[in-house]
Amino acid sequence: MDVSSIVALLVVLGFVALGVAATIRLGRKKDEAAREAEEPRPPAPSLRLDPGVGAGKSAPSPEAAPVRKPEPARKAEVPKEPPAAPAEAGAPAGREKALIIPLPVVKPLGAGLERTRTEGFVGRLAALFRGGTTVDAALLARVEEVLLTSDIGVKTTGDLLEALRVRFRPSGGDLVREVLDFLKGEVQGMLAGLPHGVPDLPPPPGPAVVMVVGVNGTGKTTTIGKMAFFFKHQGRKVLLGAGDTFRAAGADQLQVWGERVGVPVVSGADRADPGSVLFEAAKRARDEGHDLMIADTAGRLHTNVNLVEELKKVHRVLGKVVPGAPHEVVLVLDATMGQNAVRQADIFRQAVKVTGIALAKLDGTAKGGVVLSIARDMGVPIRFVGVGEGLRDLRPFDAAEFADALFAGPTEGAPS
Ligand SMILES: Nc1nc2c(ncn2[C@@H]2O[C@H](COP(=O)(O)OP(=O)(O)OP(=O)(O)O)[C@@H](O)[C@H]2O)c(=O)[nH]1
Ligand SMILES: [Mg+2]
Repeated sequence: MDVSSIVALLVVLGFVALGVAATIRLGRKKDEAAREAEEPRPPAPSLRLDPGVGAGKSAPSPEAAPVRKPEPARKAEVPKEPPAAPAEAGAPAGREKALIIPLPVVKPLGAGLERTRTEGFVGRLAALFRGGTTVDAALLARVEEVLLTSDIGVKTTGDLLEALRVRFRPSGGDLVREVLDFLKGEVQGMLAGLPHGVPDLPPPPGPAVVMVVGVNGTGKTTTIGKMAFFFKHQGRKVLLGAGDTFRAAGADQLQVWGERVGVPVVSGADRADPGSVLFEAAKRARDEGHDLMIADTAGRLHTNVNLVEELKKVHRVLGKVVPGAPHEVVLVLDATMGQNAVRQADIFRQAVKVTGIALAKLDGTAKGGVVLSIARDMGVPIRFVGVGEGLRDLRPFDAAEFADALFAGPTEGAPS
C-alpha cells in the first residue's frame, strides 16, 4: 500500500470516528429529553422564610419580613405553630440558600409596646401636653398624678417629675414631641446602669445552666421554649429539664416546646421529685455534650415554704452536677400584673439569688412602664421581654431600644 492510500484510509477512519461520536451524543440528548418528558418538572422555586441568626440589635428590619401576630391561647395551652422548618435548624444547603428571605429570630419590640405607648403612661402624658405651649405648676401636678397611677414605680415617678421641673425647657416646637424626646433621654439614662440583655453564660463546652423561676402562670414554660429557640440559633446545643412536676401536664407542655424547637427534654413522672429530674437533666446535658441546659420549675406548691425549700434544693442539686451551676437564675414576671409582678417576686428572691428578669406578656398590656420599676427598684438586669406566644416572640432587652420604642411617635391613640 503506497503513502497516498494510507492517507486516504486514515481520512476515512477519521470521518467514521466523528460520525460515531456524534451519534452517541445525539443518543444521550434524546435520552435526557425522554427522561424529562417522563418525570414531572420540579415546581418553580417558592420563597422560604428563614429566621436568620442575627438576633437583637443586629436583627434585620422587621419591615423586610412581617411576623405573624399570634392568636391568644388559653392558660397552659401551647399555642399552635408549625414546628421549626429544617432551614430554621441550621444553614440551608446548596441552591436553596439563594432563595431564603431572612426573618428575624426575634420580633420587633415596637409592637409589644403599642398599648403602653397609646393607653399607658406615655399616651396619657402625651394627651396632657397636646396643644400646650408651656409647662406650668398646674400641668406638672397633673403629670405627677399620671406617673403615680402608672406602673413605673414611686422612685421613677419622683425622678422623672424632678427632671421635668428642673431641666425641661420647651423650645417652642411641638410640645408633645419635645416632652417625649426629653423623657426618652431620661429613661435611657435610668436604665443604663445594669447589664441588661442576653446573660453572659459560660462559653461551650458547658453545659451552662439556666434555672427559670416564677409564679404559676407568669409564662415560665413559654419563655423557656422561646429561649431554647433563641439560644439554638446562637449555635448552642440546648437541653430542657422539666422540673415542674407539681402541675399535671407541666412536663407535657415543655415537651411540646422541645419538639417545636427541636431540642431534647428530660422529664420524670407527675409528682416526681423535681430535684432528681433536674439532676438527671443536668447529668445528661454534661455527659452528652450539650452546652446549655434550661430548667423549668414549679410556680406553686402546697405552701410557699415548700416552694422556697424546693427551689433551694433544685439550686443545690444543679450545682452538684455542674460546678458553678446554675449560672443564671431567670425570674419570669408577668407584665400584665404591673406593680403586683414586682411584689410577687419577693418570695422567689428569698429562695434563690435571681440574676436576671424575663418580662413576659409585654404585648398584652398597657403596663409596660413596669420595666422601669423592675430595673430600678429590684436592681436586677432585664434579660428578655416576651412579646407574644410564638417561637420568635422573645426579645433580648436593650435599654436604648426600649426607650426609643416606648417614646416613638405617633401617639394618636392616646386618650385626650
Ligand atoms: N401574649 C403573650 N402570652 C404569653 C407570653 N408568655 C406566655 N404567655 C401565655 O401565658 C400563659 C401561661 O404561660 P406558661 O408558660 O404556661 O406559664 P407558666 O409560668 O409556665 O405557668 P405554670 O406552669 O402554671 O407555673 C400561656 O397561655 C402562654 O401562652 C407572652 O409573652 N405574650
Ligand atoms: Mg409552666
